[in-house]
Amino acid sequence: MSIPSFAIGIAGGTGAGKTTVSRTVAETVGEAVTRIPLDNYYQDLSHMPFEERADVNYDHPSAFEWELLREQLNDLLMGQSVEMPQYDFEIHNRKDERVTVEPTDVIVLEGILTLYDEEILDMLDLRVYVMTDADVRILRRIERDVIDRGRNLEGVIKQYLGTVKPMHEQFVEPTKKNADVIIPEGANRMAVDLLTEKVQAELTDDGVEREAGVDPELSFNSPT
Ligand code: UZR
Ligand code: MG
Repeated sequence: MSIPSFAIGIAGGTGAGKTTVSRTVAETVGEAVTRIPLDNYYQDLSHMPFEERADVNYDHPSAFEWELLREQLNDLLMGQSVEMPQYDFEIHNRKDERVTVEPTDVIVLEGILTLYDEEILDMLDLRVYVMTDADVRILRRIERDVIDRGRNLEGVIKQYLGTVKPMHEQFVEPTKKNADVIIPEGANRMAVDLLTEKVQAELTDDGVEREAGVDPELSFNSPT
């Protein structure tokens, strides 16, 4: 079984283009890539009735089950498969079934607070923040929530002003300083190409190391 050699975190506000960036990287890399949406690690709220779940602050760090994410990311990095929870936005809850996720050479963790937790930051090899203007993000959010996630306009606006915006300013935006790279706008082809090249270079270096079984820096033939 191959051991993942490269873990990327992609953070940024809602509607910034994180999913697009991570999907494009995953498709372009040409290797098996495991994508982990942070959304899958929202706390299990099965004990709450729907009306109450609809009012939870999903943009606060406490909405996530960090311990489970740390455990599963670590397992994947160690080359072990995990039973990953799945999230259903329409019911504001985790689905009953989990999905078996196999470890791969590249792991992409993607979500609003991907660069928030110290332990997660330590596990990532490359930390990316996608920075997109708030007006563009809210327009995308409205479109997505109304069309894909079965919400109404009034509810989306209320949620945005009530929690999404203040939590973004308090918790998400400050994680920009934890990034190695900041990408302006999600659909930035040049930036995505650079990320992809970096991943491919890391995999190639690593391949050389693994094949030779020694540090490539030390493997030159010495002219003795
Ligand atoms: P992305 N979210 C919901 O709207 N409902 C849920 O049940 C769980 C999460 C939202 C969450 C956050 N906020 O802004 C967004 N709210 O999903 C994160 N309110 O997803 O990164 O794809 O925008
Ligand atoms: Mg997304």
